[in-house]
Amino acid sequence: MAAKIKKSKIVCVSHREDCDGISSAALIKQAFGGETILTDYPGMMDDMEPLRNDESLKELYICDLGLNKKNECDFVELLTHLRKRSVKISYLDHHDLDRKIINQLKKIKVNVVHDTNECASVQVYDTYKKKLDDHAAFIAACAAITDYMEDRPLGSKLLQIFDRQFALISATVMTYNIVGHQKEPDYLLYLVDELSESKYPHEIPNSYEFAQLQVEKLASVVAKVKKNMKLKKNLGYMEITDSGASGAVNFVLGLSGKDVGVAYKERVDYGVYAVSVRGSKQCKIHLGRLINKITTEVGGSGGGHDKACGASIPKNKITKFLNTLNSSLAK
Ligand SMILES: [Mn+2]
Repeated sequence: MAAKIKKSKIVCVSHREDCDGISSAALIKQAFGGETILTDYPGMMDDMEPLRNDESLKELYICDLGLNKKNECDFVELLTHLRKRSVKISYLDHHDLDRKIINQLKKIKVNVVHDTNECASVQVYDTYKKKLDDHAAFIAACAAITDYMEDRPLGSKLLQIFDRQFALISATVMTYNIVGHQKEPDYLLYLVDELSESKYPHEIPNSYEFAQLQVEKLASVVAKVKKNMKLKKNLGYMEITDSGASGAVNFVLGLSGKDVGVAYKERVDYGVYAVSVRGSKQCKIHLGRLINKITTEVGGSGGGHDKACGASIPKNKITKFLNTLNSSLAK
């Protein structure tokens, strides 16, 4: 008989693409230590799969990773498997999620912390604040800013502790460093470590210089969006080739004058388009739910918040996706 492996490993799986995901991972690391796995929506199930047979796994924290119709059942299945081995699991998130899935997770005794009204980091902070220092509140406030949730009850309270301008510039520099280092996973993990050790973004070497480069790139994106953006009746859209879709989508929304903006970029490794969608203040439709529905119809996946969401669409279905979205918005 094989010797029983001692369970001691603590793992946090978090979103790697923005400040909220990186900050959530940093707060979990400060509170509990352990390892960090950073991932994105298309990759999350693949990146979590190795945990299935990891007998040393003791505690698992999953942060800022929204589910969609395509992966929610697999997610519940994997967590059910881990719970059978008595792995302690907490899922902290704020993306729109089917009540049925929340109930299934609660039934298998996953600690679900889920509020669509506060960003993930603020919920992580609020849940584990006894184990966190004051600096953690600052990191959570920065995440609330970059997720457009600094006006929410808990988020605004945290932001009030700090000078607004100081928090804004820190959040922005952090975001540009995260967005600009998506192809350097080691740098992102380094960022998690530094933030978990209560460093400010300006204390991380070259962070401001790097942010300056990103700002210059974004200025050139504005020019390209003006030139190449296309319009349908209810939305503006553009294929992006040389920057991130999520960095360009706000310009597409703003410059199109429409209530919905779409930017998409090919992800060669998955044979899909990574799609970012944003809604204006005037947009009355919950885009995360609509995108979740439409993407399932075209064999993709997606979802998210009411005015900011994302999707993964098979390459040959992008035109159908745009047309369906456009006609759905007319209703
Ligand atoms: Mn978030």
